[in-house]
Amino acid sequence: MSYVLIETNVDEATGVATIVLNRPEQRNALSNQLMKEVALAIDDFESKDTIGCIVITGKGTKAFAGGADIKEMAGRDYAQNLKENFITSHWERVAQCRKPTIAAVMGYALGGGCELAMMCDIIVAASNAKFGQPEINLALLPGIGGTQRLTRFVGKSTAMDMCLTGRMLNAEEALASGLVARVAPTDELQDLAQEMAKNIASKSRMASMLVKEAVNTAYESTLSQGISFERKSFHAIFALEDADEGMAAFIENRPARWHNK
Ligand code: CO8
Repeated sequence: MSYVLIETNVDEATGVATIVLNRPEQRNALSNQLMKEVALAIDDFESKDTIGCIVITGKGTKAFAGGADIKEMAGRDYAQNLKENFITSHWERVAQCRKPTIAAVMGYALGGGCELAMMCDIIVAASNAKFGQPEINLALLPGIGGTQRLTRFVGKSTAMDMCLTGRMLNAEEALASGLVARVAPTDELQDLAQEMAKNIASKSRMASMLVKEAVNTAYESTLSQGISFERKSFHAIFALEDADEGMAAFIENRPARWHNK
């Protein structure tokens, strides 16, 4: 598939697919077209058995994404938003992806950029990363989950601080608050993200999908509902050949051979 505003790469050997937001001169601002291309790439990667993990990153070191494209949004009105149901599903396609996703954030992840990163399963950050929801400075508010996902990650007080003042978190603050999983020097971030993705892609694909769904259920349910969901998934996973293979491989002290294809 050919794209204009993103680059994609598939490493068949490792099972890792990468999406690069490619508007560096506009700080990878998220236009509608760019997000459509991201959604198409996710559709494509999700349908390919050879792919086990997807990395999303930005071109260049200055920004993962500076937010939704303000120049494109300016001038919209309420009636138009209502009529077109503005922010349609391709903007949230990443959150619906059933395969594991990693956001590798260098530089700014602001507004929709921070929200896109939070739609991924894991965020890894370069030491120059800055996370923020500065929509308040435009007299807007986050529109693709920022007030909800950020609050679940960092708690109410920090989320309010970020959303009401526009303050950005640096990489270390983001790590301490639980927003990101790991931080690396800027020139080592892509290698770290690829290494993590390769590791994830090397596991049983079906087990990864079930784990992802179970962890995400923690955000959508009460504790008892979540535990019940986990219990049912745990019972069901014994129906997969991979579970038999994983346990047999451990007992026989040999590498496991997954039925990933
Ligand atoms: N939209 C459009 N253009 C942008 C954006 C953006 N979000 N961010 C940067 N650019 C452009 C600049 O206009 C500039 O373009 P040009 O060279 O043509 O003048 C170019 O990128 C470089 O920008 P800077 O010179 O400002 O670069 P710096 O490295 O000095 O600063 C920043 C980078 C900090 C990212 C700065 O550009 C900035 O503050 N950008 C805006 C951040 C922001 O307010 N983001 C929130 C946007 S609103 C949003 O995301 C709502 C999400 C809800 C979902 C919406 C669904 C449609």
